Amino acid sequence: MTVQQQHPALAAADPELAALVGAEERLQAETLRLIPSENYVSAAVLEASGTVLQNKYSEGYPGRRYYEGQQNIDQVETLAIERAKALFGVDHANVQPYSGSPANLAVYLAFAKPGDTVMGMALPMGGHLTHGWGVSATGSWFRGVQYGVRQDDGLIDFDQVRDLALKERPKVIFCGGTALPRTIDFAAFGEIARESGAVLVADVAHIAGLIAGGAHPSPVGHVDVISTTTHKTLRGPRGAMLMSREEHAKALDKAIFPGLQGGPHNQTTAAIAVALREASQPSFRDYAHAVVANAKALAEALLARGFDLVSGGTDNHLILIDLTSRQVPGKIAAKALDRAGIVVNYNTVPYDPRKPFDPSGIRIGTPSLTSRGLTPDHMPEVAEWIDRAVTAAGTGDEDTLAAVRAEVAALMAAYPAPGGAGARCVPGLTHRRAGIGSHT
Ligand code: DSN
Repeated sequence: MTVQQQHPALAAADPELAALVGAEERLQAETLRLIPSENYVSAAVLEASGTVLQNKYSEGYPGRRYYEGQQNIDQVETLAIERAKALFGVDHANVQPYSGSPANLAVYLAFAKPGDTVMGMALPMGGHLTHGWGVSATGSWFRGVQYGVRQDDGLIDFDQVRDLALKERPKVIFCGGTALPRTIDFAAFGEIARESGAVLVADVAHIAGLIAGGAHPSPVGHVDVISTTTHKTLRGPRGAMLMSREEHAKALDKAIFPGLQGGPHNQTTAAIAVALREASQPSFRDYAHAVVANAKALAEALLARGFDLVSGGTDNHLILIDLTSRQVPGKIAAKALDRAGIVVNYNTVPYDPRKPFDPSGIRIGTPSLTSRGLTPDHMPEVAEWIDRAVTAAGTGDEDTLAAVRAEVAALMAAYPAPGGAGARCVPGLTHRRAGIGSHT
């Protein structure tokens, strides 16, 4: 399907922009997308996020709005809220945060005052900017103290976390992050937070889909607040949610609106509702477990090729490769892989001697390739491509990068991208092509 057929009004009104959309769709179709925070949404999620719901203002919450005409919007938001509560087993859900960073900022607004001490994992260790890191508002408006992982095994040092929490008495502790290849021990964090009197927040943005699908333990019962984006393993639109027990509901709702945001993005709320419905289907459980099986198979294949993996492997969707021993910096490797049709991001590794903009590692993951239907049997070939491209990055061998790109494109052509033109069935996704029907 051409972009003219798929988006006729856009193609007629703004051919230049439509051409870019078409080019992006081709790029996403032809490449092997390994950025662990990205995915492919279903055609149903795409359609919901492009509806007339975006024309409507609705400050407030269902039944308590500051604008009239909410007959449908209230029901849309209520659907999303109820689906989130049922899927994650929580008392309360707020589906209005514009994305993960505002969601986390709202948590600080709810539970801390400027200048208070807050605690999270250091960004270069695998945390997130909004977990109190210095260059973020959360690290300049609050006093951020940071824990890390052990140098020898790349795992969280709970003795350090506990000592730091008891010494610093933070108001808020964040667990979770953006480059953590191992299961998060929410119970251990819960004990430390209770002992130190802190509000514990699990930022499960990366693993929300794995939790929903039963492929990672749930933080429910161990933490006070759950913060998540909706567009990573959860495979929804770009958005976020905050979830909690009833006792924190009011504080979180007040912090999102009127504390931090104005009108919610109703078209996104609708698409979140659709994604949550998809994630509640049995096929999504298959998807979540397949993401982990693929990541484990890929990690094994990379180890067999001599790659150093932070923590020695993975329990989830994410692999952090330390390229120090390959003598190829992460940025050079990431750019070469991009030329080879394999999309990753360069990333710091714990105790990285290099700078964040030119670090030692690359971060990869399996949510997207699993959405396209790739299986553990494909992972040795994926590892081989990564190996060849990283080696070629070191020697400037552009012919090898071009050869890998052609091989990648050939495989990807057999596993069309969900949601877009030429999509076909893979577990847990609805598709656009006529006659195939819905898998959800
Ligand atoms: N940008 C996200 C990620 O890639 O992990 C975190 O915000």
